[in-house]
Amino acid sequence: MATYVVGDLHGQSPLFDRLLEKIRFDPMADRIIATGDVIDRGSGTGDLLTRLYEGAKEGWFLSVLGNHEASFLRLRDGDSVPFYEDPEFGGTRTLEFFGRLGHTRARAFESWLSSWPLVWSDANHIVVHGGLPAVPGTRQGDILLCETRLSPPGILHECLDLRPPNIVPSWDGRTVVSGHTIVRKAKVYREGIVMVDTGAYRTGRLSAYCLETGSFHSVLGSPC
Ligand SMILES: [Mn+2]
Repeated sequence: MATYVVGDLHGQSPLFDRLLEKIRFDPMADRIIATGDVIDRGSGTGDLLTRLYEGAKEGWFLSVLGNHEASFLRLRDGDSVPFYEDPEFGGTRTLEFFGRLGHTRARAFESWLSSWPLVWSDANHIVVHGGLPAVPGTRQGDILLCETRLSPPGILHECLDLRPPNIVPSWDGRTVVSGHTIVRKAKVYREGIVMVDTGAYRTGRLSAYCLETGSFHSVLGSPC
């Protein structure tokens, strides 16, 4: 069994296929954890969401929340999110896809997106979209304080938008694996922090990190 943390997908369905092929992904044994920002920008957003929705039901896919999903959910909740449809942000693709869905299916997809957690963790890793917030004055062992800092307030949480140099290693020695900030190559950014977002939607490079082996995998193709 292998667990691959894949960087920001942004609708790059063909590149995702290429990555699955490269790692010889077996949905019966392996799993994919996305760093969030699965939606928007790419023309494959609808196709990708549809497949990953099934993948989540089948148990081989999950994602932490990205700032793009958080913005989409706020918009659907009736908040004003004026930047969402800016070409720079790329939300039009997602709105078009939801516009084609029937009411029931659209609600099901929204409900699924809103179930994505801010962080996913196991004994040795913490996956988060942007980064873990620093907790001033925190010592190793003040786990309760740190956990409390990560819980509320949901989709406006700072961990969705943190970028280097404002990201910190975990308070308890677990490796933090994050997306959101584009790096040329997926890598250990510094001790205890792995960054996997290689900007697939504009560079054509999609990358993943295997939690069990600590190996990096990437594919290169044309972004859609
Ligand atoms: Mn992001």
